[in-house]
Amino acid sequence: MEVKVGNARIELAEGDITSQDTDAIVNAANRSLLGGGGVDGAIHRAAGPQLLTECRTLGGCETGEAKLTKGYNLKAGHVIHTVGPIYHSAGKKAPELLANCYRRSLEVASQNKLKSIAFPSISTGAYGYPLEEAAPIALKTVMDYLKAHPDIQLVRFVLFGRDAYQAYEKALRDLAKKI
Ligand code: AR6
Repeated sequence: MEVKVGNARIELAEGDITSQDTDAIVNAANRSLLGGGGVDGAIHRAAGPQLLTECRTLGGCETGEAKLTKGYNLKAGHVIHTVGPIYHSAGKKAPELLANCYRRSLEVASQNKLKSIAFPSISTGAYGYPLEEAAPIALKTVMDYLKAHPDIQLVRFVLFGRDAYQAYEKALRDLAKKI
């Protein structure tokens, strides 16, 4: 599924984020930025050990913040590492922290003249954020950013599995009606 927002596009795809050829892919990391399981593990495996070497120089990352590295062996030239909220620990702050991840990642992309970005579904794996709650927050935050920042041309959500794809598809249909 695809939706136009001004001159930009939001695309939904089912698949593996490590094979994307966008200018940057976003990593759902933890605050250490030293690797982990899920999408983080997959990105480090595909990028190669130099990614961890660069991550060690970054001094970690706060929840809702984002930091840039190179992509090394990935097709994407860069990785934007962000740290989503842990759903059950974040409590009432969870939606705002999740929105911050998407907005800060896009700001980092803009600052570095990156025009196409692929996101995974941040926090909806090990961090336990329900897909149905996370999807509208992710999409609305990206849509609002694209309306205000025409420098970004493409945001692709790369969803792992049918359930994730369908949750995002439903949320995007609901939002697109309101454009
Ligand atoms: N491509 C796209 N999406 C993926 C991939 C992939 N290759 N692999 C998994 N997903 P998670 P979180 C989906 O757990 O919830 C790590 O250990 C997955 O199905 O990767 O933000 C970090 O180091 C789910 O929908 O990230 C942190 O400690 C989504 O990506 C912690 O997990 C996010 O799941 C972060 O937890």
